[in-house]
Amino acid sequence: MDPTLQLAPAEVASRSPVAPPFPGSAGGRCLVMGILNVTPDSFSDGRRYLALDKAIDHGLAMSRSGADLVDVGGESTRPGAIRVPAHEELRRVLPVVRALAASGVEVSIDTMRAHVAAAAIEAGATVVNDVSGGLADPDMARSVAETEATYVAMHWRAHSVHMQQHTSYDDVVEDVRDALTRRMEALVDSGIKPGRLVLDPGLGFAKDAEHNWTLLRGLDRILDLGQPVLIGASRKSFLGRAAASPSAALPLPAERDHLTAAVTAFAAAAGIACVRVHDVSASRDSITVAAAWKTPTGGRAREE
Ligand code: PMM
Repeated sequence: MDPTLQLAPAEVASRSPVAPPFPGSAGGRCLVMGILNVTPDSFSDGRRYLALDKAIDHGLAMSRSGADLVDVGGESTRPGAIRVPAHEELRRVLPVVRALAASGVEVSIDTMRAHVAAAAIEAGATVVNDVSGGLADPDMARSVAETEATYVAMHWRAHSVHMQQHTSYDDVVEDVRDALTRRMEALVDSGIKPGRLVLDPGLGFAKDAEHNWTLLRGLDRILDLGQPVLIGASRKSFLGRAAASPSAALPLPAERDHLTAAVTAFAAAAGIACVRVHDVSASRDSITVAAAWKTPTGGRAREE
């Protein structure tokens, strides 16, 4: 690990190691979750952070750039991805979670497996980000409920290898809202406290580009459920498709950060609690602009 990237004690002290970073822990500001995929096959950053020192350095760098938490994942969920064995997922994520948490970074674990979540919590993670919303592993909800961790439940229909065969909706906003309502009830029945539950409409998961835009237009219906809402639009291909001219190739994932930042600004203004992004500083700036826009004095203008 590059020692210059370690967080200074004052930075560590300003973070709460006990209270999970949802909801309302940033004074109502939309939180930024930095993405750290320790995988060989994620669509945007696959292979980049497979080496332990590179992964830790990147997590610390995102924290310095303003990430409120860093989401560590060891299994790609891009469309078509094949599942990795649990022991390999654990091998990838645990040392990274342990090192980042020990450095004072708030860590979220991106997993569908209850025992990976439990091991990551043991290693210092305070948030479990489960793209299956508890559907992939029947032990997940009870296991998380036994801890103090916050739980992010995403709308999900099937594992990545065949999720794009499940993209039929009557009304995507109402269907996702109903499915999240049912998940919320089941998760609370399993012991997850409503104050620790975050919902996510699951952009790109069993959804095509038009579904994603419709869900973004309908975010207020998801927010109506009364839980904090997280969205993960970062670098996804529907953003590239919106920006590309019909004759041009799609911008590469790493060229979609400006597009992502625009989504963050609208999402923050709409009242979203957290965005999951690759480029942390651009989204922090977008959130600042959204907050200033909504403040009668233009935010900091009062002090100038
Ligand atoms: N998207 C990906 C992975 N994890 N978690 C949540 N809660 N929401 C998402 O939209 C989401 C996620 C896939 O993107 P990646 O390959 O860039 O990690």
